[in-house]
Amino acid sequence: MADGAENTAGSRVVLLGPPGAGKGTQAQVLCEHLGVPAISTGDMLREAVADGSELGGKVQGIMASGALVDDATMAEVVRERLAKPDALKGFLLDGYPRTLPQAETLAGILREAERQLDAVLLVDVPADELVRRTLLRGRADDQEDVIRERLRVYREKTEPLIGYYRERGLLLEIDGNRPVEEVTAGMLGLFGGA
Ligand code: B4P
Repeated sequence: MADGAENTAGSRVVLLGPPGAGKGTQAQVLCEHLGVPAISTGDMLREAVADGSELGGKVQGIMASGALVDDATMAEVVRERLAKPDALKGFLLDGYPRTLPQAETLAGILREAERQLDAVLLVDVPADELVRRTLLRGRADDQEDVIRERLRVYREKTEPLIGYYRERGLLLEIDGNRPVEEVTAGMLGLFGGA
């Protein structure tokens, strides 16, 4: 893993995987291990909806339907967040990028800052288990038809990122179809902290 001298290895990491794979669950532990903030675009958008901000008003219906918020809006959200002081030393991105244009946007933001990604962790889980977990979670967008739509969108728009990051030598794969602690241990092992 290559990076600037003042940064620890693995400090700019993306969590990739289908909805309900457990990205958010794992991010909470992994960010402490890496000493960087966990940045969840899903959480940021849900906060915007809860606050009744202009952004929240724009994205509420989109999220409820299982569709993706447009790339230009997400670029603004992420650019602003990554410019905050706590993200300068690194970050764990959970839920961004989700499309090839978003991956290019992230690469551009990092290039401007003379930084680069260290790793992309793919958390993989079979579709039936994803539906089971998300129904149990019971968030506003966790009805079965919406979950199926989010999975369809994932396959169409997000799965191409697997090849994109594999070609760039950044992809690390984790079997997410195991108890939470085992998935965590597998991830920490990749970063030398199991
Ligand atoms: P997100 O908030 O990113 O939601 P997610 O992918 O469904 O969840 P995650 O994989 O983090 O699963 P979790 O840990 O909660 O996105 C929501 C919406 O926001 C999107 O649909 C989209 O509209 C919008 N959005 C966000 N980012 C965007 C972007 N970049 N571009 C455009 N739109 C964007 O785990 C799920 C459940 O499983 C939990 O209940 C958990 O307890 C359980 N679980 C976790 N690990 C488990 C394990 N190992 N075993 C059993 N259960 C487990």
